[in-house]
Amino acid sequence: MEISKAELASAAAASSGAGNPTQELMGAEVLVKALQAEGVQYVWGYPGGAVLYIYDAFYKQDTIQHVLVRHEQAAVHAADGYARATGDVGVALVTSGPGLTNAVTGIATAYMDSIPMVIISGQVPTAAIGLDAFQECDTVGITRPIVKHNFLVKDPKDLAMTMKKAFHIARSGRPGPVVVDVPKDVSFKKTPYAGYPDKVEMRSYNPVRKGHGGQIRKALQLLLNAKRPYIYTGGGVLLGNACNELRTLVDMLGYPVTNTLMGLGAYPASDRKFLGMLGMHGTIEANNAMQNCDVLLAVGARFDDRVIGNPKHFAQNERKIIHIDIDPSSISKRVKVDIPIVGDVKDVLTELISMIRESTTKPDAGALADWWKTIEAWRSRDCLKYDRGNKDVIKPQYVVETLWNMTKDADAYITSDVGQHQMWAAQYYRFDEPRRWINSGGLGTMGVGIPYAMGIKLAKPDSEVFTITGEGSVQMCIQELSTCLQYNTPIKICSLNNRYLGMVRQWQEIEYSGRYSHSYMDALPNFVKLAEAYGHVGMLIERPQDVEPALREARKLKDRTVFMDFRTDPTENVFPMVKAGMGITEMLLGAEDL
Ligand SMILES: Cc1cc2nc3c(=O)[nH]c(=O)nc-3n(C[C@H](O)[C@H](O)[C@H](O)COP(=O)(O)OP(=O)(O)OC[C@H]3O[C@@H](n4cnc5c(N)ncnc54)[C@H](O)[C@@H]3O)c2cc1C
Ligand SMILES: Cc1ncc(C[n+]2csc(CCOP(=O)(O)OP(=O)(O)O)c2C)c(N)n1
Ligand SMILES: [Mg+2]
Repeated sequence: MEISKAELASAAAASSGAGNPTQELMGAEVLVKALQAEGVQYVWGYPGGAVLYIYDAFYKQDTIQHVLVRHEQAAVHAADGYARATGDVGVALVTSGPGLTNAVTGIATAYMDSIPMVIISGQVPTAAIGLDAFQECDTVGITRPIVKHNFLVKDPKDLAMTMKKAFHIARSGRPGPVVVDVPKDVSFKKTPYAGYPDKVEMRSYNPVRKGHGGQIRKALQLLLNAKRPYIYTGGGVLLGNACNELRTLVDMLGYPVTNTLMGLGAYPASDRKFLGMLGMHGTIEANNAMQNCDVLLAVGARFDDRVIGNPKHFAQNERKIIHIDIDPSSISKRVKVDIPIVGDVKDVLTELISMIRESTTKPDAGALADWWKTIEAWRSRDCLKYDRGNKDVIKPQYVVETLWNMTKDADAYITSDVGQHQMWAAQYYRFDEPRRWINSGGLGTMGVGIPYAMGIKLAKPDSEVFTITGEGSVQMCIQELSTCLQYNTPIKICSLNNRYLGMVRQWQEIEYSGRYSHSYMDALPNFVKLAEAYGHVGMLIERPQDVEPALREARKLKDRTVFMDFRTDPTENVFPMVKAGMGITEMLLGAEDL
């Protein structure tokens, strides 16, 4: 269903109650009006008894498209993928009890990566709460540790303001998922409705946007006097839409820059100043620069354990750390910082840039040239080299690299699942633009790949959307192939099928002396036939020379979902790798280091 801008504007005006005297509406109708007023275009969901009034209200409107998924986990992932690609709040709707418990993994996934979402859940009628009613669960209790906030709405008159607050909380400050739990009687009862609130005020919630001027000035002095500066950026730059500011800053200073897994695309990967991803599977140059810099500017990144490795090893080298983050609780959580700047990355970088412009101090060109020389020596070790020319077996890196070569100038989005394939996607697909790389970093949730892709494809029908997955992960939400057909969201699935839970096998090989306990994927389905059974195209690719033609053919099938089953080298491991408990510069670079 195409929704025109005019229709949306008129729906928003009608929902805001402009020119409308107070009317009596059912709670479910207020809820739908709230979504319309928030400009929501898509809701992913699955019905059940507790939400039937809400589904009835959806039936009576035509500006919001509801997408019926096949499992509630996928509803949340699809809305989450949509939010990651567009920057808008993603919305999912689930019923009480098992609907909500199925959604929990999706909610936790969004929470760990700070994704703005509103999840509406049905609840048993208020009078039945606490009585072990049919399909009752304590939604507020279950979701409390995995949401930015949650609400149980007890009276329909509170619905409009609760929705306003939910959207505000989800998208402001450090974004995150908000659950609104709506008992069945609240969606059924009528309430006076005078329009959707224009403003929201919460005494206890006022996220800071502007950074402290004095702190930014101190940061400026440190940065301009640095001998070995380094800029470490993360998902916060994407969430705060500050990629242009980051580019300006790096261009002005000429300093080396790295991204976390969640920050890829925040700075163009093809620029020489980019050292690649850092961390457990980061490049030598990115990790060595992190360890050896004298001034570190951390921007919207949270010093994850996969990034700093063993904290004792990280602390061995002295460096001054400046940390820009909107969430004060992120600061000095894992690593003590010298200059904290609490604020929105866009505001803070804008101020920092204007201070640099006005400053008479300039970066120390001589020291910087020496630092770049050291970095280039690290880079020359070419730690991402692999057996490119192998004619016998498909190297997984080759599939990703070929896809990147073919689509680097196209309007393409890449989602991934979790495992070795995810790391190869991060290492070998060079993201130059923000919000093109969509994956689960914090929770590391297998199964996100297909739902993420279908959420994005709905919002971006003219873009190409690829999922890089593994034969293990893809089976965790494979049922969504059915949703892809129903809603005509043709995606291209590149399954790097190594017949192993590869990342688990890799750890067992390296850390557990090769005792491969339950990491081999036997009795796999015939993925080609499976794709066909779902009404899609399936392809089996077994030889390296068939990789490029297969991708080319799949891309030509613009209107079809294509499942490419690439049989890849089952023994391949992800390198570089920092083993558990090691420092970030103590990397394994290949099989010879094992
Ligand atoms: C198999 C596997 C392997 C992995 N290996 C690696 C690896 O090698 N390297 C790696 O980097 N990661 C790796 N990860 C991912 C890792 O677990 C973390 O998810 C990731 O490092 C966190 O990235 P981040 O620091 O950018 O934080 P994010 O989770 O993106 O957090 C963003 C930060 O920015 C802040 N923020 C949000 N909005 C704003 C704003 N507007 N202004 C200012 N600040 C804001 C937030 O408060 C938060 O502190 C791996 C994950 C998996 C599943
Ligand atoms: C839901 C879930 N369960 C278990 C894990 C642990 N885990 C991480 S990677 C991985 C193997 C993934 O296998 P596959 O999808 O085939 O990818 P590969 O590593 O082989 O590329 C597992 C089991 C997880 N991340 N998520
Ligand atoms: Mg696998």
